[in-house]
Amino acid sequence: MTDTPKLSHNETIKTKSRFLRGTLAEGLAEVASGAISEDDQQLIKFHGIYLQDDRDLRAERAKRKLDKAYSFMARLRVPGGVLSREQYLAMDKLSDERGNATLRLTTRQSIQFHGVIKTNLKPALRQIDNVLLDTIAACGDVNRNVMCTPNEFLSPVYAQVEQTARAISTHLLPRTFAWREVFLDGEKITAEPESEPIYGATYLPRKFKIAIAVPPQNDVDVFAHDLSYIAIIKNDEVIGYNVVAGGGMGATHGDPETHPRLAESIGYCAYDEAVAVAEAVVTVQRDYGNRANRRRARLKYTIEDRGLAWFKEQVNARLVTKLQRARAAKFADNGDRMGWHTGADGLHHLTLFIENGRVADAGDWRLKTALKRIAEQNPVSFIITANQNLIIARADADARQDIEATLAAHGVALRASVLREAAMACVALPTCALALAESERYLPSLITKLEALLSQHGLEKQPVTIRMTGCPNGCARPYIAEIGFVGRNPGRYNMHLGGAADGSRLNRIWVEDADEETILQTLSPLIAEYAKSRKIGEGFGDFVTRKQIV
Ligand code: SRM
Ligand code: SF4
Repeated sequence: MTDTPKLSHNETIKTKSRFLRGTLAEGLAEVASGAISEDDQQLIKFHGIYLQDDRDLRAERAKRKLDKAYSFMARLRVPGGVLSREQYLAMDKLSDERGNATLRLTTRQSIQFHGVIKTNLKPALRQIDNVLLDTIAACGDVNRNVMCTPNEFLSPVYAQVEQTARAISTHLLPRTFAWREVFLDGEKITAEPESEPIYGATYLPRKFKIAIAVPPQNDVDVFAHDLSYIAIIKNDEVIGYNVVAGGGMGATHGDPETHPRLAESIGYCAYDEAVAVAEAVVTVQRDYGNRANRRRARLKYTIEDRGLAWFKEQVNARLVTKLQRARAAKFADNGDRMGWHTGADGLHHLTLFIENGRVADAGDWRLKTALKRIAEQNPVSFIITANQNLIIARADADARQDIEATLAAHGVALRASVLREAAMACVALPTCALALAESERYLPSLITKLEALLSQHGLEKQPVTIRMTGCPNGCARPYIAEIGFVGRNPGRYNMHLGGAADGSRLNRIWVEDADEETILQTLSPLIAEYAKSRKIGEGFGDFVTRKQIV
């Protein structure tokens, strides 16, 4: 008898997959069903794709004894969120031709296409490949899209950070040729047996996420990821990074073994060492992460179970240059710099508010068409932020004028209220299989009510970070918001209070399973007290924490 725990089924799927191929080619060729096999549904995630169904239609279709309305969601890999205008236009076209005619900017600086039916999947990926983009490793048990404080065009410091994000993303890409072979009908590479020098044949125990921030902005929420870098700048140059590890948001209602966790400092590395540090951290997790229980398989639990000192020792043992003592660094907030900004070279950059990241047209509000026109008419670049907004970058004076006129002509406002601009919701219904409650479709109306509540107390200019998710997985990073709503049941949320405005503190549950009336009734006296007795400059999250309300 051995007491080695049984590996999870996903480990068997990976082992047997022949470097992420499984029976994907056969499953996608099968036209009788819009779905693929259950094991392939796990494998296809490594290629940035999920099988979903329209949950709005489930009950009706079940009544009529019809199969679910299946389609795929495809997610791009875009380190740092940067797209050329040609790439943006191609993605816009793709969403019309192969998806549900919307682009969904994500909390990891990427784009998701929803509603891609099976016969459209391979053509969609070919269109993505044609503009030198891909969906490789956008999901699955590998390193995901690497985020960084956006806008490499703003100054050399931001460009340096973007370079690190790209270098880490490339270094940690799976080496298998499966993506090209399965989706682009690429030729089988038979000359050499494939290998995964970093991951090995069974990849990581679970997803892995990396982010890089340029203080004082913590706009990528560095404490929420498996591994993050905080830029240390001297004489306008990034000389190195403070490194933090072991963060993560995901939890499961009623399972005390799971919980959100903030990343902790493990030291400092020189600028050129960042990629080596990423490989060292990833391989420690590869070797020691929990492969039996997927709910405890993230790096945060490996560190929690074995201790931070052990973890640092393991990482250092894999590095030629050991991590040094962390340097001083301070964050101000975790929001985006909204509106127009001018770079060192005199070019203008607009951070445009995109409510919950959904780029669409609806009635007189034609955001999607406006962005398309802007891309067609001006030599600009597009950068997705980790707060689901979009930077239209590198505009000269003429382009700036044209951008403003085009947005106005399509009914799109440049700015929203401070409350709305700082809010985020995950996708949730109708596409997310795990949603317990609405999020993207509900938060805008709740924000309108909260705006009214704050202005009753003269607080309409006070930014408060509000984040909502349709389940406890935490895709909009709600556990570090000043007010977080986590879906529990249809129309009901756990309300969390007390996150810090710079994303450096977890909030706590204040009310469980609350409907809208309870949310507003509970918040009303707290907001009134905040208006009356806050200190100068004190955020709402800091206030409820100082007053020991949470
Ligand atoms: Fe997420 C799963 C959407 C960022 C934690 N996430 C999902 C799935 C794929 C549902 C599923 O597994 O079937 C959602 C697809 C919904 C849909 O219909 O589009 C989904 N996650 C998203 C996005 C689109 C939310 C958004 O509104 O932008 C974000 C895509 C990011 C990207 O471009 O890569 C997204 N997800 C996050 C984040 C935030 C982040 O990474 O900064 C988190 C919390 C951080 C973390 O990972 O700890 C997050 N998603 C999860 C989890 C919980 C993981 C855990 O450790 O427990 C799941 C469920 C899972 O993995 O089992 C999940
Ligand atoms: Fe879906 Fe939950 Fe993520 Fe929202 S938080 S997108 S409901 S998995």
